[in-house]
Amino acid sequence: AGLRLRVLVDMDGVLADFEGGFLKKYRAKYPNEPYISLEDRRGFWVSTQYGRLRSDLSEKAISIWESKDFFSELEPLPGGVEAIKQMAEMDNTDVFICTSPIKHFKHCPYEKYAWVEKHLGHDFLEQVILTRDKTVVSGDILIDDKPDILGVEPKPTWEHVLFTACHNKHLPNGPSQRRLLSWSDDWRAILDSKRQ
Ligand code: DGP
Repeated sequence: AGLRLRVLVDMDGVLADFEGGFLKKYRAKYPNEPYISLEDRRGFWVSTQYGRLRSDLSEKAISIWESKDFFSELEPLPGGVEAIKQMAEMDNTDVFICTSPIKHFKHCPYEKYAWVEKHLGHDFLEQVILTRDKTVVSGDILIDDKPDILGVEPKPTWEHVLFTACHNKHLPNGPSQRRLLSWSDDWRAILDSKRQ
């Protein structure tokens, strides 16, 4: 066990407003198509819920986040940039951004780095981990809005703290799963609870 605390922070839905950015661009591109308000979002996969609304809307949704400038233009979620900067300044604390790029790789990986440089600064690029499997990344805490984080490692080293988002806020709290309700919530207490 290391003496330092290692915190992994997800990007979309935790630092960057994927859901808000998606809805804004979807409505601009498809003004005459039905949409799902953030209040009505259920389930992590946006395209799945749009496909249930009408089968052709799944690919229309996908076209939004596969477009150039989608990821780089996402707005920061309230308090996230400030929180992660403060976290990185804390003693005995290592912070990494752990994010899964979409498989349409033309724009997304580049734009994720561009977003981090723009909002957190060039030096923070050292802290970026792009992976489709977060279970093989070791850490003490993973702050992520996806309810189920699975991969090849059955026993990841981190505790998953569920970050509340429009799509997961109605889920019952599992007895084991802790939540961070927003960046106004007490993230320092969660970190302190993992220190030895
Ligand atoms: P992460 O938040 O790191 O687990 O990354 C998940 C990515 O997938 C994030 O960019 C959001 C995106 N995403 C959301 N809904 C869908 C979907 O329905 N299909 C795909 N391919 N990606 C989605």
